[in-house]
Amino acid sequence: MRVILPAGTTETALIDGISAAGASPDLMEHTPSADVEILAYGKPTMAPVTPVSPNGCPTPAAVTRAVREVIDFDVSVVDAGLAQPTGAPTVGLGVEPGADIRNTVAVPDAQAIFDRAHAYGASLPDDELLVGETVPGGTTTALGVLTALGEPAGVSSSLPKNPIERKRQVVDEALTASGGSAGSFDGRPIEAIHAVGDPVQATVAGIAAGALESGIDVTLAGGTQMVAVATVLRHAGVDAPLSIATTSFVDREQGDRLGEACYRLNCALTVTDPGFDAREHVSMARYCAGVAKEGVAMGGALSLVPDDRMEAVLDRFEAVCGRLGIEDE
Ligand code: AAM
Repeated sequence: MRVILPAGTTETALIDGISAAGASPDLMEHTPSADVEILAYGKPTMAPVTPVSPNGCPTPAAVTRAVREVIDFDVSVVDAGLAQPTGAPTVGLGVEPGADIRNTVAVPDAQAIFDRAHAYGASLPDDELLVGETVPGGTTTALGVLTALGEPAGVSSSLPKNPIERKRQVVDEALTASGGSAGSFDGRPIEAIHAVGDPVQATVAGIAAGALESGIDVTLAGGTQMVAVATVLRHAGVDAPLSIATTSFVDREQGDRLGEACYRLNCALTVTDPGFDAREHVSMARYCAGVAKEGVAMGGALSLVPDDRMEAVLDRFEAVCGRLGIEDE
């Protein structure tokens, strides 16, 4: 099994109060670079920070890494618009950071990114792929693309209290700035990303479309951001079987909306509960309180864990937290 992790940034993350994928706005642009180091090496190497939410909840990269320490899987990180250097090996597809979606254009070369990612996905030697994401602000850009394409799915948040009204305002402004409106990009998914999306979406969608065309099984490892990618793929005419694997934290927040969206998109859904509530660890308690919830392929990685190995994953997660300097209280 290979996990492909497109990692990138969008200036949309800097909008006040929109994301908790970093301790503060100025640290947020380091989050994807640090996430991929944690996945590759077990801790940040070149990145100057460990990504934590403002209340100290560790990045989902720590969970995905814990899974990797129990059941080994291959990882390929794709630079999908990193704004800061990373010490992890990356595949370069020439992707630049995304702009604030309230600009006229959010991802200037969305079509070229999709095409290069498609060629990369189609070239992979694997039978099965999990494709994840790390892009702070990604649930806001997901709402942008969903709205542009007229898909009524909800979006989640790295914050325990989802700032959904703020996101809707941002998306309204973004669509107006791009000369569009809700549903006006119907059937034009890459143009929707160009106008109100982010470069990670173009990369994930391209890799998935290319891999599917080559007969590779693809699971989109993530929550509502992957619902947005699945919507892009369906609007692009991809009719191959698709599946999404996410965490119980996203599923609980979304209620019936997640399953309903997957039904509309003819997309299988796997939800995994890692059982964090059975432990006393502070980081697990924060996940149970709805902080972070998903990201860095966490839900997809957890879906690979056999029931009798989940305790070992929780042990490794505690160990990774210790290595990241996040000790239990
Ligand atoms: C990725 N790295 C993270 C993290 N994510 N580090 C800490 N917390 C997270 N939640 P939002 O739209 O609220 O910013 O949520 C999306 C981000 O949260 C993505 O980067 C996702 O991978 C996750």
